[in-house]
Amino acid sequence: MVRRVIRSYRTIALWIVATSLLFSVACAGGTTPTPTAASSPTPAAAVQPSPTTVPSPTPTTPPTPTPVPTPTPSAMHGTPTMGHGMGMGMATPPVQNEFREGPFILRNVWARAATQADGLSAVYMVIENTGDQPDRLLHAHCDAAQTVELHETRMEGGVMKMQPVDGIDVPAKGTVELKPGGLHVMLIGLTRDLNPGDTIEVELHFEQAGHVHVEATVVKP
Ligand SMILES: [Cu+2]
Repeated sequence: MVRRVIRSYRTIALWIVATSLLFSVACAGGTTPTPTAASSPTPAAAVQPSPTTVPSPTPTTPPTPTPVPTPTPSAMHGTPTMGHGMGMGMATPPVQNEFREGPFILRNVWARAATQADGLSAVYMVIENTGDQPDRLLHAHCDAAQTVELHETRMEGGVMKMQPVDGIDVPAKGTVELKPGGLHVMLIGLTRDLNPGDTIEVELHFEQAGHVHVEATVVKP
């Protein structure tokens, strides 16, 4: 068909010339590159387009990075974050225990079950200050973790994130609840598995009251 069309034109000669030129070009570029080009383009087309396509959709990329930062900080929060989500709907504390020391009554002290491989867990409790003086939880210790931090959880851009806090205020005649989705004692770098039913020693250091010792019961919520 193409030939017919071409022939119908008077400029066959021109076409021949043009065609030959095209061929020469194609061959020139094809001959050498053909093997290489054929191979390269194909893989390239298969592999690169994907990555290329991904970065290209700039709008798509931003959304991705957004969640990424979350997981990143959650390298230390990822697991707990999941737990926070689960715990959000938890109405009843999973543990009924109570410890009294100084003006404090600490109840429902529990830790999230996790393996040493998981590396992360968290301790929750209700802290009641029966005294007339406000106090402040400055830090905590636990031999089940290499590092213990006080964390808060909050929503940022629809994503739940955790971050360290300098301390947790406990008002006079007041109560503070450390719970999934909120304030908690973060256990980072577990030194052993925390199996349901286990108890771990947790030492809380208050600004005024000093050290307060509690035992958290490990629970798998
Ligand atoms: Cu945390």
